[in-house]
Amino acid sequence: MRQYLQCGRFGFNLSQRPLVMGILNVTPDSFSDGGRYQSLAFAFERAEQMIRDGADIIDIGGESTRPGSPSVPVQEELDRVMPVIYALRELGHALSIDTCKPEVMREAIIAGADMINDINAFRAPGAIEAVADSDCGLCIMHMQGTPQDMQAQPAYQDVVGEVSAFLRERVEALLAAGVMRDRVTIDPGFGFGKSVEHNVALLRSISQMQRDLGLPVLAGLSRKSMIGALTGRSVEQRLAGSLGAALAAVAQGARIVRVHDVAETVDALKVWNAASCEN
Ligand code: 9MG
Repeated sequence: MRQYLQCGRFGFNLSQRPLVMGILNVTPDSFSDGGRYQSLAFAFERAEQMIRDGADIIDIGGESTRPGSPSVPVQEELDRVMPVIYALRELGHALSIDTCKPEVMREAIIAGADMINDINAFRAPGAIEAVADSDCGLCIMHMQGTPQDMQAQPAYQDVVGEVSAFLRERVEALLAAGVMRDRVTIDPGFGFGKSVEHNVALLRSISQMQRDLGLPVLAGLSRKSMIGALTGRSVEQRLAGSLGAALAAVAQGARIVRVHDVAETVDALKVWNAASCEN
């Protein structure tokens, strides 16, 4: 499996320890921050804190991806994320932009984004072209349906096989456009058109998926409804469950975990890493 990730200005060695991607939502209706970090000053402070806490990558999102969330117009998303990219790019840390929109991808890359995280797997017309000629990292995520309808009735014959086949097809589409393999990560898309059983099956299959596709897996489980279903906890009370999920993902071989609680995740991973590696 590829152990290096080219990510714009940065090159990450994935063989030593899992990377932590900190979530920076800049939406008024963000997943669990309630829009508190909407203002630039808050976003900046939050990003600085995540960096101090040990985040390797900051993932900036200007459109909520919660089930049922409406899509926002391009200009609105640009207005939310671009000032944050400009403010954060000098911090010397890798910046990922969570977007499905080719226009936002292009502007973000020009402004210095190091990675594009697309929950729509670069399926929008023009998305592949927007990223192909850059050197930014790319996260290809699986989603059944759209954020508006994905949790209505998720259905699969063979969730692991279907998600893997989808990711393989999207990887090939990017490679065919000239993208180098060392820029690509794959993500089963926990919670994106999946029941709890689907999510658990995918969590258990990370190592197989990584082996079959030969690409690093990024796992986003933090505070998701699956954690709520397994623990009976509200979104504010899912820290312990989220840490358990992050450790389960890296024990399966995930190379990047996308999380809200960076300090706690970094500590948990330090202990896990000490116990599982000889370095
Ligand atoms: C934006 N976003 C929300 N959840 C996510 C997940 O699980 N993976 C990725 N790549 N992005 C996500």
